[in-house]
Amino acid sequence: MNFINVNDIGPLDRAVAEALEVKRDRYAFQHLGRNKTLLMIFFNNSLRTRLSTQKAAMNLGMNVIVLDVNQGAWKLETERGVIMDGDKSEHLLEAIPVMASYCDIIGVRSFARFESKADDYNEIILNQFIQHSGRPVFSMEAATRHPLQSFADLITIEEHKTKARPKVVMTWAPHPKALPQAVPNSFAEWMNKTDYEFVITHPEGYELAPEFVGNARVEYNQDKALEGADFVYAKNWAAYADPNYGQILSKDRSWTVSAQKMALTNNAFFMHCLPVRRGMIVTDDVIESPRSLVIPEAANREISAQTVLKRILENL
Ligand code: AN0
Ligand code: CP
Repeated sequence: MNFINVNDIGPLDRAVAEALEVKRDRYAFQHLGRNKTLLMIFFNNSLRTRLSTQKAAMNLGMNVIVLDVNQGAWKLETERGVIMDGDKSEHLLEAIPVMASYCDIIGVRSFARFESKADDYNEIILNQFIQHSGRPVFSMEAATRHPLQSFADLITIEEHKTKARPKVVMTWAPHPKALPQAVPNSFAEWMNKTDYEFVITHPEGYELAPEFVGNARVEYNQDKALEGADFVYAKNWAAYADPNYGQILSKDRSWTVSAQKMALTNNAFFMHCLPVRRGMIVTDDVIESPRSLVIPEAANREISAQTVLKRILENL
């Protein structure tokens, strides 16, 4: 069993029920991980994913090894067929089976590089791990999705919703650097599998890939989108559509989620996956308000990771 997208976890109501069972007693499944080793491989930085996934594995009785590819490992070539006369000392095609030989399960973090849309959207790094490791592989945020984040987001909404069908609004917000679409793609993919009312709002030019937008309502007027929202999910992303793939088209701070914006909602909860830039994505008063869920949302990363690892261990 791999865990790459929402379809890998089966029906969401059952997945959430299992997550809440894990949360009630996170040490109840320690036998599952005995003498099993998790290898977490990071091509990019992380705070939450690293700590929460390691904690989740420890709760299950696993051993954990972490490798930061860019700190201390050999520089890896990822493209096949090149003459390796540059600064890359080792090819991914050797590195993957070697790394796999030391573990039972592999987690991979590998962001979009914004060098080639086709390479990013074909998940060339993650797919090489799936093809060549012979181990179950799970995504710790790949080029196009961040399913452990979306699962934690769903658990958090389920814990806080006060009506069966809440209105969830995902809003683009400004950021000084070009960020991948993985978090918004994935959040949309998961929200589209629920029966919530789901709205996406962003400036023109920031349209996400249609396969992720799915049945969501896209509203270009942020104020209109926020009307009556029960949950506001903020995130920056760079443009997806050609010819601007990976570019910043706007830094318009009128899109920053402020108290004035939140006043348009149905006393909505504020959510963000973190790390977040205050004053750009969200104002201090909103992120510090009692309606801000960013800390419980991050805490649920341990629960989503543990639920996924539990499923993988049960299928080993
Ligand atoms: C990353 C992103 O936007 O995909 C990771 C978020 C979990 N964020 C940054 O690089 C700031
Ligand atoms: N939300 C999230 O994945 O955070 P990190 O990048 O710190 O792991």
